[in-house]
Amino acid sequence: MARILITSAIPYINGIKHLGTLVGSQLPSDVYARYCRARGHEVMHICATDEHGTPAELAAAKAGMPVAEFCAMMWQKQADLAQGFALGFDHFGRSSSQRNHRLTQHFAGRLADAGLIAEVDEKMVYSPADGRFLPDRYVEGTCPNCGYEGARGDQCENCTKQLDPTELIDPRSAVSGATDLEVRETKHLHLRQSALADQLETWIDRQTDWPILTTSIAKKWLKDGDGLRDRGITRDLDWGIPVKRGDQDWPGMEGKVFYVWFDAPIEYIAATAEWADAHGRPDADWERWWRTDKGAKDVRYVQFMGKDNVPFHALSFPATIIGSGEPWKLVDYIKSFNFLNYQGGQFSTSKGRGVFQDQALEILPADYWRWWLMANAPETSDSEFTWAAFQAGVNKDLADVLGNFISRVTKFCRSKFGETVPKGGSYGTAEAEVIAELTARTATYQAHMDAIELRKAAAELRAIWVAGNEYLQAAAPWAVFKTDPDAAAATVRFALNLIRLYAALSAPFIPGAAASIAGALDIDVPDWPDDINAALSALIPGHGFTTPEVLFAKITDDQREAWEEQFAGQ
Ligand code: B3M
Ligand code: ZN
Repeated sequence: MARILITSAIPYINGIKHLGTLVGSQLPSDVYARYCRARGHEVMHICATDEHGTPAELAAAKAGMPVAEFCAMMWQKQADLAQGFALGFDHFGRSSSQRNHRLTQHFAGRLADAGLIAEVDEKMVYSPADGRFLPDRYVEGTCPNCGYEGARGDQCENCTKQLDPTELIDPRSAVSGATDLEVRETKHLHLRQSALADQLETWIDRQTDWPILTTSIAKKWLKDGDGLRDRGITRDLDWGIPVKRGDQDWPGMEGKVFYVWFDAPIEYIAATAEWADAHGRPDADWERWWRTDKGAKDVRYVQFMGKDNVPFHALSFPATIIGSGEPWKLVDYIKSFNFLNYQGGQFSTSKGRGVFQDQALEILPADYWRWWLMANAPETSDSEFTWAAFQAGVNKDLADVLGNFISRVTKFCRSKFGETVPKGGSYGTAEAEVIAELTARTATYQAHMDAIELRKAAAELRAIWVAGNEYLQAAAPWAVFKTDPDAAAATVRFALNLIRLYAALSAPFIPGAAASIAGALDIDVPDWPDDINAALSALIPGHGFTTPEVLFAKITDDQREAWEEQFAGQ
């Protein structure tokens, strides 16, 4: 048994996320966490909302709400959605928590003590009309690169160039529209990442088992030097974590807050502390996951995220941790994902294009989404959600293969033997062959899960379901029953045991269906099978069950067409 710390990238608070966010971090981290727990490991699974930065302030302003209230409301929404998708976090925290305030200020203090923070005079856009500096997205104007008129101060949406607010042509305030903007000097803190470049490079070079996607992004940033440029870690905003040096005020930094990407990863630690607080547990209980001097030496730490988040996790956050000089746990494995596209284009929040998490749960059960998204996860390249592929995948895998197997077996049993596991007959060569096949397949499935190759794992799980169908088709108990009811009984008994096995093996991907299947068999979701042979005799003659109603209704063509239109956006 191992101890595994698992974190999912923490979604921004500013709005409800689409399926792309789900598939790139929260969902795979949940599938992996469920698998690790099922294998008997001790798991701490953490997520949170990312509540700071200009997007949060701007979204609150748009909603006409004070930002703290807006964040509290959106946190609840996102927590409910996480529950709706059966994302089993030990804690779903908030980066605005007092724990994160204290830890972020603590890290800043340690970095300053180590000489890794520089105070720099910066030229910033100031709006006299608004009475404030305008960082990032608070300034809009014309892109100096492509001429797009709606470019934001941090990035041009049209040509994707990263911008500084002072570079915009004809800048205007996103708050008031004021155009009488000035450039004023003000002091900001920079994290001297360049001073840590050698240490970071050595550390990255040691990570020989990371996915290629992760290391290629990390190395590109190291090589270009882009990732390790000294980086501003403070902003002129009201909402955020006040800049302090530990618990001391920081002269010259009054009214400033830390940059959202500085405090967001620290929230992984803070959320684990929030977990301890919520359960009335002492600090030692969260520190044993995070402090190598307090028990975290034997922890394996795995992070899940979309590829755009890799530089911050492979370089910036480790810079904070290493620079602190304290024995905090560094990540052991960064699992990153490519992007999920939508119907030949991109998901777009502003255009309402694509399926958002709340809409997804309104139209279909969580397991439909969980299954299809993981079976088609953008692991090795970008992948695409189309309604046609979704309909075909769900109908085939869940309805025709898994659902149909369960339905045929239980209905046939009910009609010939009643709703109990039948006695009579015994397993023979056909069953021995299936046991051998599933022993091998389960080993392969586990190997893929251990390697966090979730798409391959899903394909193997599907093959495990298919094996049951093929067995049933060949054994044909409906025909055999007429001449040899005992032999048919043995087949049905074996098939019912296969259903039980499927509940256990499928639970990481489709926990809701696994629970319904187990419920129909009048058992809890079984423990992970160590021995397939033994597992396939676990349900003994006389054990009662209830024939389940339709487990997975098929997606009809009418539904598909209606949804295609509904989610096309303007
Ligand atoms: N909130 C970006 C995102 O949701 C960001 C991740 C933070 S992880 C510490 O993609
Ligand atoms: Zn541009």
